[in-house]
Amino acid sequence: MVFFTGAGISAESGVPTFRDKDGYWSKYDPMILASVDGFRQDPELVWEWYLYRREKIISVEPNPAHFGITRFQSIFNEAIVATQNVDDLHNRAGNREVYELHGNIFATKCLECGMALDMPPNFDLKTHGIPQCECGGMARPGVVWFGESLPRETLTRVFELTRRADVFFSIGTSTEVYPAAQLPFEAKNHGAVVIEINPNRTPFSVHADLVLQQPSGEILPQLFEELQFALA
Ligand code: BJW
Ligand code: ZN
Repeated sequence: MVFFTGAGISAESGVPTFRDKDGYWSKYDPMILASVDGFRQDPELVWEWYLYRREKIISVEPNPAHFGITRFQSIFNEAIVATQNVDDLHNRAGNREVYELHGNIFATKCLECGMALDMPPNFDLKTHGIPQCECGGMARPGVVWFGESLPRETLTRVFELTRRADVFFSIGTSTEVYPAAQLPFEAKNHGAVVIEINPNRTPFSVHADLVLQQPSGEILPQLFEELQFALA
């Protein structure tokens, strides 16, 4: 079983999505805030945005959808999470085997050599400026921006597990950003039953075996209750 998730699963925790009408990309330019070129142009601005988001995320909690996955995993040993989210909420909800396709917002790495930098989640940008790696490169958030490759081993493993899945949930993602958006198609092509959970339709909806057009924080706990009832 694969739980493939996007920003929508964290919406009910109070974390904004990207492409909804009140999402980040309705106010901010992704090519500045989520690309290496944008970061090189104005690293302070980009860091400000990520520090703001870190603070926001620390102040919220995982929601019933995240906890619903924990409950599924208590019954199914081979159930993994492949998330595009960087917010760490799957881990905080106690989900096991969480593959982070787009990195983690609380990680920091060097812009030049890629080395992981051990830094507190919040630093004072105004007084200390942007921290540097020992190679002299600037520190940057440990996330995957547009035009960058996804972590290779994670991506390979997730594609492997997706091809072997019997059941694949695609939850809270607009299914627009590749290569992650390929996963539900890959699952379908390799014989999985694919269930989409999203209040809105996506380019994948027509291919799904089942589309549940409801908020994931409502539907996942409900699905689990019904499953427990069926297994009892
Ligand atoms: C609910 C809900 C509720 C609301 N319950 N649901 C042209 C064609 C094809 C590909 C490309 C192209 N040009 C460039 C590309 C490649 C590009 C890409 O795919 N672009 C497309 C946008 C066209 N991809 C990349 O660049 C990737 N790298 C790559 O491909 O490398 C090789 C390459 C390089 C150069 C050229 C070509 C190939 C890297 C992608 C990195 C994405 N990074 C971000 C930012 C991460 C850091 C950060 O957080 O700041 O990742 S962008 C942003 O989008 C973030 C997300 O993980 C990602 C996906 O978004 P997600 O999760 O789906 O969120 P939304 O907001 O889109 O959707 C939310 C959904 O939730 C909605 O559907 C709601 O309805 C739903 N929802 N409430 C359930 N309660
Ligand atoms: Zn470095």
